[in-house]
Amino acid sequence: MTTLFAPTALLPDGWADNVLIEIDRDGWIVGVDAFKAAPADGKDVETVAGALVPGMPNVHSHAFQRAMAGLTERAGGKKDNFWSWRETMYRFLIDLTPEDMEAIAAQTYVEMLKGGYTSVGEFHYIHHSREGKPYEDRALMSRQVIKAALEAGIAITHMPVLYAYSGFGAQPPAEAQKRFVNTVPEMMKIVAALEKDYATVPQVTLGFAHHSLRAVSPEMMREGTRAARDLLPQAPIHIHAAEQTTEVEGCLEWSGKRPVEWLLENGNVDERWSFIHCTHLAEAEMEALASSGVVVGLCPTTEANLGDGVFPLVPFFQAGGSFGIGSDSHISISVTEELRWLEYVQRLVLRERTVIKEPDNPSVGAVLFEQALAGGARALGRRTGKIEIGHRADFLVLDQSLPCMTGKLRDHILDTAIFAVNENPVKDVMAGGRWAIRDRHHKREEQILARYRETMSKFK
Ligand code: NGQ
Ligand code: ZN
Repeated sequence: MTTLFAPTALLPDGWADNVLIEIDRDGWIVGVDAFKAAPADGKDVETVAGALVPGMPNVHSHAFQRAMAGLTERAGGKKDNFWSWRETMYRFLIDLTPEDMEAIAAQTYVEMLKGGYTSVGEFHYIHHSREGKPYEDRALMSRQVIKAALEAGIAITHMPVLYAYSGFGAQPPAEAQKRFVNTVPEMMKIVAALEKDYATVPQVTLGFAHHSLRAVSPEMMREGTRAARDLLPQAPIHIHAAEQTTEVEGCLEWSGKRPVEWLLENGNVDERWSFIHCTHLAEAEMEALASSGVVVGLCPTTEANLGDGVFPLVPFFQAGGSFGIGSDSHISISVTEELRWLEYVQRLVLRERTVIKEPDNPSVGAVLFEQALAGGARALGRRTGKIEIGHRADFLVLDQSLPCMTGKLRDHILDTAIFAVNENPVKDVMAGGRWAIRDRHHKREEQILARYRETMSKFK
């Protein structure tokens, strides 16, 4: 049992002072008591050195893509866009071995913890060898990613991705996609093997994903969802949707419907589903999405980096929609940067200020943070995002000693951390009851970085 004492903490109904939190050996919160007198600093109680807030779920990650960050910002002769970036990404993954996958993912997850995320939704689609053959253990690549998460100490919702086609109407997969391809029964072998090994590990949750409406047929999607539901009744199911106008056009041509519209009508979706991006929505589609219970996974830094477009967050949120945040391609990895972009892009488009808000909470930072916690926890199918009994002990300690944090209390702490702090405001990170980051340092970061450097030397 661990007991923490937080001089100030963000509880479900707001900020509270002098909070005692008890955590059991498996990483669950078993006691929360506010307004306790500060205990004598005995060995059994640890006082946290800053403002305690819930750790953020990262709803959408392709961990391996972190190794490409910074290599795709060079302008060539021809126009560069999402699709040309994707070709570079496909070239990059040709030589990726299972060892590389683990080394890169571990480094990504250490950076992710430092950036304020305590859980990650890994949308995992590189299943096979460079020849496109399944490994002897079909689930090998998945295991490498899960091992990396456990080594770093981040909780993972691992979602093996179903992928079969290169475009609408079941077009055969391209050569560059051969490492991704499975039938539903092949896919379920991976999910079942992982379920067998990780069902009782509290830091691991299993989910399932369809890559996109481009990559699975309607029949395959129905079959995959049914099989996943048989094995994992409550598991999250994710899918990419409507990130690019080309996808919307292709979908309209193929079905007469837009991707999100098609999914809401035919996907048999519910509140355990997340749609990632949904950048391009018609108004009625946006309203239907907001009332569907589906969580939208928004990845503002990647969406900006790839030139996707702008999600209509203000009307979506006003219509009651739920969202989580993800760092996706990991062009950068930071909760505060992701949330800052989320609000700023809307301000730039609307030419207004303070646009994401609630009638009873004028703090933009607090509303963004709490909405992303709630949507994120649901998207990952994990009991996290709240400092409350029965939830994971996933916390961030925000550094109140930074100059810019001077005199900032309660919601101003989040407003300042998100919009004003230059340096990383996340000082300590607890994930599943264990300190993963202390004073901005991860206890295995030197080893993980050394292995990452060795891996990267071959990608020169
Ligand atoms: C992915 N990434 O699966 O890694 C995608 C690109 C695609 C993002 N959408 C590939 N950011 O959508 O076909
Ligand atoms: Zn993605």
